[in-house]
Amino acid sequence: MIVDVVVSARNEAPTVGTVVEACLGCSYARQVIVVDDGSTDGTADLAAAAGAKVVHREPPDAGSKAHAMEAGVAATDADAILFVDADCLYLTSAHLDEICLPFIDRRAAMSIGTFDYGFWNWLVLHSPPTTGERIIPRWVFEAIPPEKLDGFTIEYIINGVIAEHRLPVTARVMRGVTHRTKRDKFGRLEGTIETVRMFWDVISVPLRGLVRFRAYWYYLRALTIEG
Ligand SMILES: Nc1nc2c(ncn2[C@@H]2O[C@H](COP(=O)(O)OP(=O)(O)OP(=O)(O)O)[C@@H](O)[C@H]2O)c(=O)[nH]1
Ligand SMILES: [Mg+2]
Repeated sequence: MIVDVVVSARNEAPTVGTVVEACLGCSYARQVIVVDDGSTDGTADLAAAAGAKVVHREPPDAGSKAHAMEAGVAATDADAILFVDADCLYLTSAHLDEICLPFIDRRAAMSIGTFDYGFWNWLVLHSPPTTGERIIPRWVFEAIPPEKLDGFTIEYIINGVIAEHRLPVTARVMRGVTHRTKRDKFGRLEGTIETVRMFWDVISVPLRGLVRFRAYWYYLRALTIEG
């Protein structure tokens, strides 16, 4: 089974290099593909310098995480894709190995890692996962209809495909891992506005009929928490 890593990145210069290094060190990864959307801070060069293959998307196509992921999947023939966000902090190859193992052992069709929220981890592990760190078979991504490929709701759409097929999922906390939040990136005001906008997009997924409410029940029944 060939696994490639796809990292969507837009203006993630402070973190993209160390994230690519962690991905390259993952025991199960063949190559690391960074999909850059016209970053203006050198993200693409830093990713390439760290050893990633870089896929460039330029305006008018640029500007959607979902479409960046699609471009990354299109750039590889791998059987499975490990998606990783470029803004992770303290992410190591060991974290990624732990995510991949249940998938490689065929105990899970989707295996995810969540950020370490300390006391709140139990809640996060039982919530519909929004995390970008996940391994899935290629066909799951390709099963998503084009009209559902949209920005930050993509993680929920993937959850929906997995749940509707009643596929087994494993979830674990990536101990010590966090990320640069939108407030770190854009400042307090713009960051808060962007965060509220993103949460609304995500929360409205079932309301807009993109994923059925009952998919969450299927998801919980198929979920095993590890670690
Ligand atoms: N190529 C590309 N990557 C993107 C785009 N939007 C977001 N990303 C990347 O997708 C990953 C996750 O995006 P974030 O903006 O951090 O979203 P998030 O982590 O869900 O939200 P926060 O909690 O606010 O950080 C990061 O690596 C981003 O750089 C885009 O339009 N194009
Ligand atoms: Mg982030």
